Formats: sequence, structure tokens, C-alpha cells
Amino acid sequence: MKEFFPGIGQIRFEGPKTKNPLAFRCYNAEEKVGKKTMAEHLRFSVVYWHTMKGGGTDPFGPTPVYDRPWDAATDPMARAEDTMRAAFEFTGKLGAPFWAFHDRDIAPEADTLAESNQRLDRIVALAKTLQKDTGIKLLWGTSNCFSHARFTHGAGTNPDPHVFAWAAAQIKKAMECTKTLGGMNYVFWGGREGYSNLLNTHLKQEQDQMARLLHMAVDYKKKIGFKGTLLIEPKPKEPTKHQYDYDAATVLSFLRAHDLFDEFSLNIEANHATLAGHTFEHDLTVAAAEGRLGSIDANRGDPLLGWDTDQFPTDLYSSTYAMMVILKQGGLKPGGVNFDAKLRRGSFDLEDLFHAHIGGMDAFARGLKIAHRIIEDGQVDDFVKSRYAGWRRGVGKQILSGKASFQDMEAYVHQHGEAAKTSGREEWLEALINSYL
Ligand code: XLS
Ligand code: NI
Ligand code: NI
Repeated sequence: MKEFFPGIGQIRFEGPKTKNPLAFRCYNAEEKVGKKTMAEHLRFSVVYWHTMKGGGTDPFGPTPVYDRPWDAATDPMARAEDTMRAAFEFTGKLGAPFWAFHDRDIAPEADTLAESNQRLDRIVALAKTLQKDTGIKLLWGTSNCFSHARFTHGAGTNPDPHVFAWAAAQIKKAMECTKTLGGMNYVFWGGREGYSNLLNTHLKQEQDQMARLLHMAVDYKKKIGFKGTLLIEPKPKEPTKHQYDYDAATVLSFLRAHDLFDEFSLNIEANHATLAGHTFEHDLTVAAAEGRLGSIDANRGDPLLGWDTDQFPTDLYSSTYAMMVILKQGGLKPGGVNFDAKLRRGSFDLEDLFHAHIGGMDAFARGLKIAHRIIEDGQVDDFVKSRYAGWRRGVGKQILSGKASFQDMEAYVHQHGEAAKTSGREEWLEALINSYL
């Protein structure tokens, strides 16, 4: 069989001292951290769209800069099959246990829905065989309802129900494909589900439409017996000026308002959280606080560039804070750490793909180990626990039980006078985190 990454073998753990750029320094799949192995904690996933289909293009250079050997065939379906084989070769050599795709990444769209679906069936059959041969599993599937011209004004939120029907039909098929491949989750990212100008937009109507689309998805999931988790991936903007699934808090309240709360979890992406003016750990914490953190898209933005740069995650603070939230909720399963990340335009070699994923996996493996130690040592948690101690006794307990009134509070203040000043100890805590790095 044709090899797409000749000269690159299985990537192995060689430890922190290795000089080999094609080896892991920290990620050691079988090594235990607490009760689980690193592989079980992290559940790494490779994305098809950036890793296999990315060309290094940008708005000033729409022609691809990357030459990929799997793009050589002239027939689009032969190219799609080569790409799928290359994806499994790459993911296998990297040692990542999962992958993720959009319908239109794996099979190019044809002139009619029927033909497009036939193309998908052909490629999904190949993917199923490759999954069986390699043991690599599908973390999630999704539908691209944002690239085609018909989706210019949105998919589920389009002013034209004809376009809504297209989105629903595409999602129906993508969910079937995900089920066929044993996918553990199905993701909704609302690419153009938002608006660019309120003057031409009926905001309430569009949000009601979106809720209908999600209800249809829930109904269809139940109808076909798809067992995966439905995930919504918040993002505040880009490509629209304002996206309706702005951030974790917005999506959670949308789900509640539309009677969808029990049916969905969230897929939190680092660069989307920062675009929303939050930190990654903020949105993870908001989702986890409601028991709704399902999976993560691991990447990072660039503070000097104001868009979704989707760079590979290499920041140890960020991976440590993220893993603290994830460990405290008992892991991500059936979700995982999905590298929704791309190479920079100038990183066009095939090796760059390995370097990038290895770097991201090592950053999360280190984050995992550091977070585990921070939690085991307990100093941070003890501090937080003691900070809120007043709520576990006396008047605090009474307030939380719902038994206290404004009059009781007034009487309490009359009796106890001024409250004591207590330091929040932020500088000590930040220095403490550094001592674990
Ligand atoms: C784009 C999103 C997208 C989703 C899947 O910004 O991150 O890649 O993860 O549609
Ligand atoms: Ni993104
Ligand atoms: Ni994403």
C-alpha cells in the first residue's frame, strides 16, 4: 500500500532528555496518572479539516501553499480515498486514538444531495475498514453547513426555510455516517448561525429556528438509536459578526429556554473562549459547573492577532488550568482532547504536522501531570474551601437553605457589626502554581 509519510515511523515516548523531534517527551500513553493512563485521560483526536485538508491559505493567499501527496490524484473521489488512507497512516503513526471530521472534508460535495450522499457512503465504508484495521476510533462527526454559497445567510438561522431544509438534510446524513462509524459524539458548531447586520435580521425568529433544528436533531438521534453525545461548540464571531452560540453561558441559557438542556453538552474550544473575551479555563469552568462539559477543541489564539488563529496548544499554564477543570469533573469521556488546530502558513513540510501534534500532546500530558499534582497536594483546594467556610455553618448555611430573609440579614448586621477583611491571596496562589511547573 502507498505510504504518504515515508521515512517517519511510529512516534514513541523517549522522555524529557531526548533530542529527537519526532518523539514524545512527556506523553507516555500507558503511564498512569492517578487511576487512569495518560491515553485514557487525554483521548487525543486528530481533525480532518486542518490536518488533512488545510492548505496554509489566508485571505491574502487563497492558493494552497502545502503540497500534500494525498492531493495528487486528479479524480476527486480518488483524492478523497487517498486522503482518508493518509489520515489513518498519520493518526496511527502519531498514536492518537481518535479522529474527527465534517461531512464535506471527507467527501467533496456533488451537484445533488443524492450524489453527495453516495460519495459519503463510499468514503465512510473505507473509513470503517481503516478504523477496523488500525483500532482508531471516531471522536465526533459534524456537518459543514457554512462553506457552501447557499449558507451565506446562515443554515438553521437562514431567512429562507429552503436553506434550513438543506441544513437539516445534511445533518441527518452526517449523523447517520457518524453512527455508522461508531462516533462517540456529534458536534454542532454554528458557523454562520448569527448575523452581520441587525437592520436585516429578525433575531428572535432566527433563534427560534435554531431551536427547531436542534429539536429535530434530538428526535432523529433517538429515532436511529445514535448513542453518542450531542455537543454544541460555542464561538462568539467569525465568520459572522455575532454568532448566537456566543460562549458557554449563552449556550446553556439558550438550551434551557428552548427545552433542550438535558440533550446537549458543550465542546469548548480555547480560541473561541478567548475570542469571547474569556480565558479557556473560564468557559471550561462555566460548562463544568453545570455538568455540561463534554469535550474540548484544543488550540490557542495569538494575543496580537484578533481572530481564530487555531494554533497548536503549547502554553503550559493553559493546559494545566484546563486539565484541573477536567480532572475535577472526572474526565471527558466520551469526549476527548481534539486538536482543532492548524499549522502556520510557513510550516508546509509533512514533518511539521508531526511536530505540531507531538507538541500539543506533550503540552497536555504535562498539563495533566501538573494538574494532578496540584489537586493531590490540595493546597489550592484547601484555600478555596476555607475561603467559603462561612457558608457551611451559621448564618451562611441558613441563607443557602432558603430560610433567611432580608429582615434576618438586617438583624444579623445590627448584632455583628462590620465584616472582617480577608485577603484573596492571588499573588501567593499564582506563585504556588509556578512551583508545580
Ligand atoms: C471553527 C470551529 C470548527 C468546529 C467544527 O472555528 O472550531 O472547526 O470545531 O465545525
Ligand atoms: Ni475554531
Ligand atoms: Ni472547533
